[in-house]
Amino acid sequence: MDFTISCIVPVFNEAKRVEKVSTVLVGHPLIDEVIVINDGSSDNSEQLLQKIKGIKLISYQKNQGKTLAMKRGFQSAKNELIMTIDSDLVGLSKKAVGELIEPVRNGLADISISLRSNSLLLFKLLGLDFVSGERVFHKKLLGDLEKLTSLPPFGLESYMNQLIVEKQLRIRVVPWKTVISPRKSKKFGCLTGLLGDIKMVSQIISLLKPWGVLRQIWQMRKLRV
Ligand SMILES: Nc1nc2c(ncn2[C@@H]2O[C@H](COP(=O)(O)OP(=O)(O)OP(=O)(O)O)[C@@H](O)[C@H]2O)c(=O)[nH]1
Ligand SMILES: [Mg+2]
Repeated sequence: MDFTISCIVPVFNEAKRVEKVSTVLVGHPLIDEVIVINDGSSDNSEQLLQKIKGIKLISYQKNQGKTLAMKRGFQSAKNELIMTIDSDLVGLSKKAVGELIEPVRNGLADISISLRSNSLLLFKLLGLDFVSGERVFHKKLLGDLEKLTSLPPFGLESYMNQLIVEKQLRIRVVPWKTVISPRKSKKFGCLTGLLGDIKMVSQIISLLKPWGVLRQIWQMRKLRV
């Protein structure tokens, strides 16, 4: 394979979805390794993952948060090209994975970012989901991985965005017509889901500040190719 890519998949209580997502990734002709980080899930994600052949499974007993889990994945990735894929996607196909890889593979863009079919209407109108977890990029974008340690658990994407803007990288937004990411309320129930969303949004705002969010979206839109 002359184009080798490491795929990193964060997992926290995704027993209902993680098997299908992992199966699509394992054996994909453009993916060299699939690193799954199960982060202290309290459902049976771990048992399911242990049965999937071909993944590199990293398991934590205690939850560390998405950013630290991803940092561990980046550290163990053997390739310079990285793909990150959320483990809760529904409708992911080998074709959709290929569509995300293609713009970086053929040199059209420096980073590709998915736009899921159930993204917020606002994101669809803007033509960018700036916090989407599905991305393809070069590991060098992240620089010193130790800097990730101080980020909030859901701050990784916003931090990466800051680096993308700083380096003026070319972004390709890949609309995924058949792939959705179930809302937290659907996954974990209304109250837990709502609290999860509030936590996630407040972490992003604490990192960027409200004006910073708007500025980041605006700056990223201009980098689209
Ligand atoms: N390793 C690890 N993965 C996590 C953690 N929290 C969430 N994830 C995973 O990260 C991915 C994204 O998390 P979600 O909670 O779905 O957040 P999101 O997709 O950005 O937001 P919505 O789907 O819009 O609610 C999913 O695959 C989760 O299983 C965590 O603490 N550790
Ligand atoms: Mg999700």
